Amino acid sequence: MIKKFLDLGYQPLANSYISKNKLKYKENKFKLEVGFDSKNYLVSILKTVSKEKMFNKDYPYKSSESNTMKKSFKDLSKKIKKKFNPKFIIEIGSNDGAFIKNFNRETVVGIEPCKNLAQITTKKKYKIFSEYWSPKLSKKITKDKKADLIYSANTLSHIENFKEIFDAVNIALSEEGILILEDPSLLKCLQNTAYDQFYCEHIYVFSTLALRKILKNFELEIFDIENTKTHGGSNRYYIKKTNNNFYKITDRVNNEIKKELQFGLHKLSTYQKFEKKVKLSKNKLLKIFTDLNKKKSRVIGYGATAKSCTVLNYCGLGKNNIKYFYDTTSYKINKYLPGSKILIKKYKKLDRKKIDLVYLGAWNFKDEIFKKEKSFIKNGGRFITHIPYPKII
Ligand code: JHZ
Repeated sequence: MIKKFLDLGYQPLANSYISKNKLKYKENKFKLEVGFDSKNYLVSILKTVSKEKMFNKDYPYKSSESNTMKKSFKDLSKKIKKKFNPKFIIEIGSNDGAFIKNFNRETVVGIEPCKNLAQITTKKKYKIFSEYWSPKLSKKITKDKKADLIYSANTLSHIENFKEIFDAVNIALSEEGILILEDPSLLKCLQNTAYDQFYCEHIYVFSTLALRKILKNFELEIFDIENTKTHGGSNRYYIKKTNNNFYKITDRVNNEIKKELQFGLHKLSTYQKFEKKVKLSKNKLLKIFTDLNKKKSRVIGYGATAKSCTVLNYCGLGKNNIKYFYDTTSYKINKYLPGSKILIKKYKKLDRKKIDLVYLGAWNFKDEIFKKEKSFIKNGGRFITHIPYPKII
């Protein structure tokens, strides 16, 4: 039984950036509510949008836009080669190839339904199937040889139907093979009051507790886990077929479960407390922006993220609060953020003569951004963040 605990209002599709000539049209909006299923500890949004509406040839997000992500994929690739030495790797949701480009073309295939992204990697001569991951596709790819490693980062949380994913994984994976999944951690999301992890694409935000239960239905189990810093705090799960006794379940898995139980991720009351914190966060952020408006501060945004869409629309922030956003993604430039309709400009180094404060839409890349904007900070420029609570830094 799923119990609703959070209502983030009516939201447009997070990655539907608007061209100038389309500004006059009414946007499609949907009710963004989040619930907790006490039976399997799963947290999910209550109303989903069809995958074709979200992941298509116009998908704007590219993993390679950040050095942090590129480094994270590179480091992981090195580790995978050293520890598992895989001969055949499948990546589900290969995006613009940020992960697979660290491997030989002969040893890896990518699955990427967004044609524009698939094309980027195909041009680099990698084998990409521009389709949704399914048992049918999995059979086709592994007809002659099974995969000894399947990797998927920030994709599982976007796919509604677990049966479709894990049946396909079981078909593709060799008996000794491993599956590595990486997704934002629910524990971190709650600790940081990062309610912006919820938007149309993020159908689920997983705890280890929930993922372990889901995997059991498909005779898969987590044998190791790493906490990573990406996307505001993620978990990297190492998963095997249950009857594969080669890998032993590490203490790290049991410790993570212990941490999650201590925090109360198995109890509805924990999520009800989170909802109260989200409301407080909204009020505090609005107060900051109202005060800045009174002072006539010049405020812009940095990183027109999918997450920003949730924050701006939930808090009712608009052009009168944030003049424009800077972003490095070519597809987003000169378009407008969904809902708030704030213009996105091509990124330029922050100029203290023109800007007083910057709202961190890409708060998950704070360290990378602060490094880049040293001189803005040195000259008295400041940032606004809502993570873990709204403040000026
Ligand atoms: P970033 C997307 O979410 C959507 P978003 C998706 N659903 C998901 O799960 C996660 O990614 C993984 C820009 N930027 O990664 C680039 C700069 O301009 O937080 C991006 O547009 N300058 C698939 O959109 C955005 O910020 C910079 O220096 O919430 C970052 O988006 C840096 C570092 C980034 O994901």
